[in-house]
Amino acid sequence: MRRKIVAGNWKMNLTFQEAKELALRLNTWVKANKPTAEVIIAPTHLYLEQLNKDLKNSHITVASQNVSAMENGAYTGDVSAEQLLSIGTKMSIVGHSERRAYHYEQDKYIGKKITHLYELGMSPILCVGEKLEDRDAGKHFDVVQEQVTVALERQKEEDLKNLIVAYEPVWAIGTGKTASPDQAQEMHAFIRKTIGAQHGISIANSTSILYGGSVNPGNARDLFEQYDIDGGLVGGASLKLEDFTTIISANK
Ligand code: G2H
Repeated sequence: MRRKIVAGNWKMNLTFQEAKELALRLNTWVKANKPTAEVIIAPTHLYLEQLNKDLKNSHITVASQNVSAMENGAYTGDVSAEQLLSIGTKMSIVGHSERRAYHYEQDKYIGKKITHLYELGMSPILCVGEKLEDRDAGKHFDVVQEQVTVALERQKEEDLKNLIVAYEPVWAIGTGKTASPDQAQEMHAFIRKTIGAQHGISIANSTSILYGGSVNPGNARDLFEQYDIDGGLVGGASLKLEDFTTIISANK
């Protein structure tokens, strides 16, 4: 079964007070409206412990935006999967294009992060997506295929049930440009096919593939109506309660 999901990636935004307030207001809305889609929020590491407590018995999952590829040790500034789990965090985004661009993260390294998460019974949201120059050169399928297969090649099949992948074309992130529903559907179907070829049809059919890149209340419904789009990974629009809840409601 493919889960319908809307995840908010808060990136490096919001003060602690603002984050707490947004999380609590979102929780009130989720309780009252019981959306079809699962709701995930990913605040900065600093706020995870408090938000895990505040949302403990809620229907909102609190995820990390990143996790170290290393186990505990001398890795200044890193946060390990074990540390995340010790404060109740069970999910992490990995391979976001901003990590790839500003911290030079590569597919094998991202795969290591996924392995550490699975070893502890946690789960990843694997982000993939091509740059504008890749698309202009007609290489977008090759680039995304490589990102998916390398990150997943060392994972055990039993761990990959209920995998979440986010397709985020880099040219659509924070730019206001969104992939058209057809462009997104085409790539989502390709990602599902790629996972099927590598890990089998049953894993491909239980993978939730989210679209990310300037999702907003105006374009969410058309995207979510596409057959292979199971939801969204939302950045800017997840910081405003009304916009985010409109997007969640659009994923039926
Ligand atoms: C893509 C997305 C969330 P935004 O990075 O991961 O951000 O919706 O602001 O483009």
